[in-house]
Amino acid sequence: MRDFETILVDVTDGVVEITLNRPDKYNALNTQMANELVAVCEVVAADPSMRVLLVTGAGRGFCAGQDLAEVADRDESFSFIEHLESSYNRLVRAMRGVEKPIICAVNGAAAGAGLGFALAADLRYASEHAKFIPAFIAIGLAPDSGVSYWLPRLIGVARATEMLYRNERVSAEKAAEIGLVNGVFAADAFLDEARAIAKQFAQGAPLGFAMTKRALNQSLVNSLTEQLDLEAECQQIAGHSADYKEGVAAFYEKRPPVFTGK
Ligand code: T3D
Repeated sequence: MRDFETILVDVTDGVVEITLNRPDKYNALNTQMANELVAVCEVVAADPSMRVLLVTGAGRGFCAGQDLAEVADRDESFSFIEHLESSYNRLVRAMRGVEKPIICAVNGAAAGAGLGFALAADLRYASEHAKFIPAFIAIGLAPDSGVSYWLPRLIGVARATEMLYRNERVSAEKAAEIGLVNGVFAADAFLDEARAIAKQFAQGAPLGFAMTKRALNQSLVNSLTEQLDLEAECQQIAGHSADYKEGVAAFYEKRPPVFTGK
């Protein structure tokens, strides 16, 4: 993987670990960081040896959303539609298009588009110091980067509306209680916990994960009939894999399976 300027990347045993690395800016997203994150997603999607993407933040924060320093350079002709399309929307689509598990290990505040970024991951594990802040309404904006898509689906319409209207700062503990994150760990242990989960997934069956994500991507918008059809298509692919044969053989031989992604 090539070097990047706004993020650190480490690849070990099939786990691609990204660290958002603008700690003095609370890892706020500038154009370059959005482009670099999309580039990583494209590499991970295309490389069969890369099985899981794990994302965390350097320093105190996870990601403070749009880098507000970039806002000063804009004039009346600035198109928010083009900006969102070329940055956050592209990033969210890229993340959902990576048919591999994406885990966010949320170390600190996730605000605005940083919240959207975390919500676009498949799973979120939080440090006890993490907090989840919409931030948009506080500066006169509406939600973007998929926040208004994921929040009602994860925590329900009423709670999502209140969180957005009141710019509620949701603690890690509360986030776990309402389903915004999958687990909370002590600050000194949480990254190792997330890494252990990522490592476990990296040893899993890649096609099984890919087809699971493909099915889940559509389940929120499909009818039952459409979803049953999609599940059958996904199973047609996973069921013809060598990994399925290996999984069944390992079951009968009472040993752990060794999945190859074939
Ligand atoms: O315009 C568009 O492009 C539309 C798209 C919008 C998408 C969005 O993401 S809108 C939302 C943008 N984000 C925010 O409004 C969040 C702003 N930040 C905060 O509310 C707070 O900083 C936090 C709640 C995230 C953390 O608070 P706290 O008290 O722990 O830290 P702090 O002191 O406020 O911030 C630490 C440093 O990070 C500070 O720099 P300094 O003073 O030490 O030099 C602060 O300015 C910087 N920082 C924090 N957020 C941003 C940022 N710098 C640039 N952009 C930021 N978003």
